[in-house]
Amino acid sequence: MLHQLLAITSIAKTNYVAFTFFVGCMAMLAASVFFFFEVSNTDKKWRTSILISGLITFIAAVHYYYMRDYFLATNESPTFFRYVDWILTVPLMCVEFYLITKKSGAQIGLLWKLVIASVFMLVTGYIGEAIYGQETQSWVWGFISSIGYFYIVYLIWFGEVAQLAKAAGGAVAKANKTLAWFVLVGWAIYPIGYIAGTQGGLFGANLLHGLSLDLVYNIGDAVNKIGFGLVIYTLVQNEKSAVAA
Ligand SMILES: *C/C=C(C)/C=C/C=C(C)/C=C/C1=C(C)CCCC1(C)C
Repeated sequence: MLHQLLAITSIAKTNYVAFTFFVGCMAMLAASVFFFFEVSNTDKKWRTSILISGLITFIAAVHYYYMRDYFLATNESPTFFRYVDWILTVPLMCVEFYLITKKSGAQIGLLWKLVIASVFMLVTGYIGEAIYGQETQSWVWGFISSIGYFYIVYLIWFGEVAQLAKAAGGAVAKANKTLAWFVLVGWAIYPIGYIAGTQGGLFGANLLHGLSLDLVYNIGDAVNKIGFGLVIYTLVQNEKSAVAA
């Protein structure tokens, strides 16, 4: 009881990292309620996309609930829960890319390329953080992980996803452009957290160590998970008005 009270007081007064876990949890939950309710307002062919936006934020909300507790109790990064969350939610973001380009001919093979690249990126990142986090060679795993990341960037900016979205034109092309920026700039927030939170950081350099890895990841998640869902939501609204006009 007393422990809980102290923990809550510390969130409110001084522990800004814990605060971002708390706010992150609420924001993900609110976004999920919004997306879930919007499913029934959505044209049939876009329902799955909106539902997946809600699943992404809902899975994150549940993980944030546990991560916040873990962080308060131990004052350590909830690395395991963080990566379980990502390994579920990032492939779902890949499904979003597949769904918006499916109408202009995306094949299931494209979905596999995106999913495999993202799992590769996350598993190697997890090894770097959980096993080699306190050692100089953690940069090697960050580097290997980045190969998966840049392959995804390539597919979305120049590769199959870009071409299919361009062929679809209209609201889909526009949405893909915005999502591509999320992946290039929004997802680049994560390596910053990795550099801040591991010993090897960037090519073995000791950089950004005053910065909290969790703070960076929490900001990245809010921007990317909620923002990504809102881009899909906007796409559906634009399609609706294009049909009405
Ligand atoms: C909702 C969660 C998302 C969108 C998570 C994305 C995570 C990344 C793009 C992580 C990337 C990493 C690198 C590119 C190198 C260092 C290790 C990682 C895993 C932090």
